[in-house]
Amino acid sequence: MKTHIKNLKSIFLLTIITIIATACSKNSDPTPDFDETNLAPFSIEFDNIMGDRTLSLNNTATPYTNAAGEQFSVSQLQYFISNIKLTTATGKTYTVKQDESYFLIKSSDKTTRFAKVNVPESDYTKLTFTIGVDSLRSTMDIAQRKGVLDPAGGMTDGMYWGWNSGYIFFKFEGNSNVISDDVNGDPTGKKAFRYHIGGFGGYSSPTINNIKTVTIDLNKAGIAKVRKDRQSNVHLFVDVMKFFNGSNNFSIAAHPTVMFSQYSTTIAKNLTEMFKHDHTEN
Ligand SMILES: [Cu+2]
Repeated sequence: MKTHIKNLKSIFLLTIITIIATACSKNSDPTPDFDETNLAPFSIEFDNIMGDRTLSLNNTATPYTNAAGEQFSVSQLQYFISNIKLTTATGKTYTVKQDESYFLIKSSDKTTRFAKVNVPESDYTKLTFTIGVDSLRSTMDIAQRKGVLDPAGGMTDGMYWGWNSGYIFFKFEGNSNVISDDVNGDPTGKKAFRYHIGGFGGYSSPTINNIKTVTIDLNKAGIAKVRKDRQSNVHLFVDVMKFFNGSNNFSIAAHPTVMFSQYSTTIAKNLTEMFKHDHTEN
């Protein structure tokens, strides 16, 4: 009889524990902040500029001038944008489905200037994105890296170093006469600068980490009112001159080639300063 009561006791206790556990698991799975069945189009426009001028390629006749007084032209500019998030005025953040959140912006192809995603209908006051490709995706199985991330697909346009070093986040090349002849040994005789900025940190042997996150307050230049029957577009000016003239300013003559090296971390800080919100189309 005594054992029977003991059993009843333990059954009762077990029931209580189960109820508590169920309640806890319900609490850790809160009501979703957004209605994901009601997605609407949203885009970010990456409008590349160079100081107060539009960015044009191979402008050797009308070169740009940086803060160091060096004249230069641009032959190539491309960069990865990923992991887009939008936040409402009440602080609710929607993270775009990761598989649909990688974009390669190429100055040689105007159609690539839009990062087009789908997000729940709402008014958003804050935009967040990553310059480059996160470490998780960089080390994922190749089958999980499709489209612009597929190293074998020919779509990365020379933006991939190999799995140990990952993707080139920001590639910027051009020509300047301030470069001494012997630096790059360009066979065409042009004096070229080459900046290939990347580095996701790595795991087995941690390397440089140049992953940068940009957060933009949309309140000043226009919040994004995302609705199904509209195309809300956050129009950013991307001032590439900040690459040279940002808070860690440097001269082409001093650093004509920067790739996977410690100095790239100095330049990477400038990348976050390039993105300015100009206006929003709703
Ligand atoms: Cu616009």
